[in-house]
Amino acid sequence: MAVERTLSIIKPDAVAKNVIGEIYSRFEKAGLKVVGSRMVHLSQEKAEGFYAEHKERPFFKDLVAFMTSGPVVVSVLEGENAVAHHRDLMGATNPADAAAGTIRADFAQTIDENAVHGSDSPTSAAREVSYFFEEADVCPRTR
Ligand code: RTP
Ligand code: MG
Repeated sequence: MAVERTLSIIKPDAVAKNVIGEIYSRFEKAGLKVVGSRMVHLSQEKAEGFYAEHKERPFFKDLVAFMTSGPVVVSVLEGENAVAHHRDLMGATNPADAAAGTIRADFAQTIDENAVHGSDSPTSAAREVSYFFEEADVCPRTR
C-alpha cells in the first residue's frame, strides 16, 4: 500500500473541549504520523475557500460560522493509506451514525459540530495540504 498524506483539522468544538491530545493520541496509536501541525483561527475568507465545494449547500453559512468560531489545529498526517485510514478513525459525518470508538462517536454531539475534518480523497488531500502548508513546513520522518 502507498504511503499517503492527508489533512486533518481538529475543529473549534474539540479544541474548546481540550481534547487535542486525545485526538492526536488516536492518530499515533493507529500508526499515522503527524508531519505538519499548526494552530490557527480561520478568517471567514480562509474557511470559505477551504469549503468552496460546499458553497451551494444549505449548511454552508453555518459551517463557515462554526469553523471561524474559535481556533482549530490543522495537521498533515502521513502513513499507509492515510486518507481512508484517517476517515475510518473519524467515523461518520453525523456522530449519531458514527461507529463506537471513533473520534466523532466519542467527542462530537451534532453533525454541525463534529470535532474533526479529514480529506476525502488523495486528490482533495493534495489540495487541502497545500491550502494550509508550505512544503517546507511539512517534515517527513526519517526515523
Ligand atoms: P469533513 O469534510 O468535515 O471531514 O466531513 P465530511 O467529509 O464527513 O462531510 P462533508 O460532506 O464534507 O461536509 C463538511 C462538513 O459540513 C457539515 N455538514 N453539515 N447539516 C448538514 O446536513 C451537514 N452536512 C455536512 C459537517 O460539519 C461536515 O463535517
Ligand atoms: Mg468532507
